[in-house]
Amino acid sequence: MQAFDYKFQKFEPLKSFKKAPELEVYVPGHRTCAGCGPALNYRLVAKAAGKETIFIGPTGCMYVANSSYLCTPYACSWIHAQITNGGAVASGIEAAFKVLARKGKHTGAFPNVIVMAGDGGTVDIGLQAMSAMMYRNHKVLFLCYDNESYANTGIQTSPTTPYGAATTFTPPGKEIPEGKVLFPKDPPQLVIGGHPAVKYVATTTVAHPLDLMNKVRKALTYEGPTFLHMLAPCPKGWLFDEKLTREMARLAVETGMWSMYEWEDGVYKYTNVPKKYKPVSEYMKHQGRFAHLKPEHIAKMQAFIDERVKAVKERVAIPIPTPKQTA
Ligand SMILES: Cc1ncc(C[n+]2csc(CCOP(=O)(O)OP(=O)(O)O)c2C)c(N)n1
Ligand code: SF4
Ligand SMILES: [Mg+2]
Repeated sequence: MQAFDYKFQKFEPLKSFKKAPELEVYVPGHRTCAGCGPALNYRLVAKAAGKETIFIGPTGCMYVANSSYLCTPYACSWIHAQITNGGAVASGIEAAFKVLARKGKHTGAFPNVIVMAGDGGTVDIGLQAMSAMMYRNHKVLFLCYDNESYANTGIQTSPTTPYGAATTFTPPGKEIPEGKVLFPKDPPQLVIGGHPAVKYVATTTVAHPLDLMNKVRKALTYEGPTFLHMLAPCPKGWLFDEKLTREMARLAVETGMWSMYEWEDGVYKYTNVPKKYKPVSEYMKHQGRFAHLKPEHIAKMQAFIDERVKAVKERVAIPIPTPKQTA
């Protein structure tokens, strides 16, 4: 039987940043903080995907700070989902468009369906709906903009908050001097490890705009579920100078705090691997959330990162849980 032609959109990789589409789909008119990494992330993703896109926005900064009454920055279709159910809302939209297309009631290009979820809306409160969407093989790009906290409700710890970070729920004190004691979950590995329908997973940051846009475009060409994990520094939560947003993301890669890779049909391809990694302290020293840490805590973080870097250098899967994790 011949497969039905849903008229999925096709995307070529961009050869240079100059070749990026001029059209802005995430436009000015929002209330995010100055230097907001997730807002920059949204702008780049929307630019890469274009106007024929439906964004699903689970509750978080990118919903609340972006949408005030009668004013949003989205110049395309956008729907708010509960923080718990981005994957479910996206599944329904994708399935409905498929039915409409098969009945001849939607004859145009198939819209890109993209969930733009925070770390909480991805690997914590939103995990079950995302996982179910991926399991059922919906053609949806699920994207985690990772600002490493529940930022919108006051910078509370999330499963991707790094070890040692101070948040409103992990304040450093006499009993627990390092603040957060747990090491983070690994979102891409969670997706890769448990979802046979997923064929493409990648990581990137807002400091690598061409890489970011090309990974979005590649993910959108797949006919099933895909996942992107994007580092989006948050000056308010991480307590750094707002003009350093991209610098923070760049330093994350240069110190090994963040790894850039693609996982395509079971094969890892690492990119932007530094010839010589900088110490993690180079990254941490700019951020007030780590200001209370003592040398032994920074050494513990360095040991954690050394394990990850070893895997990157050997071009194998990043180990979870890392053997050094004791918390
Ligand atoms: C079921 C439920 N629990 C809690 C909340 C409160 N809440 C709104 S936004 C938010 C933080 C979301 O964090 P994240 O997904 O990481 O996005 P960010 O705010 O960091 O952009 C929380 C806890 C909610 N809206 N719904
Ligand atoms: S708290 Fe962080 S993520 Fe939220 S709007 Fe401000 S900078 Fe952006
Ligand atoms: Mg968050």
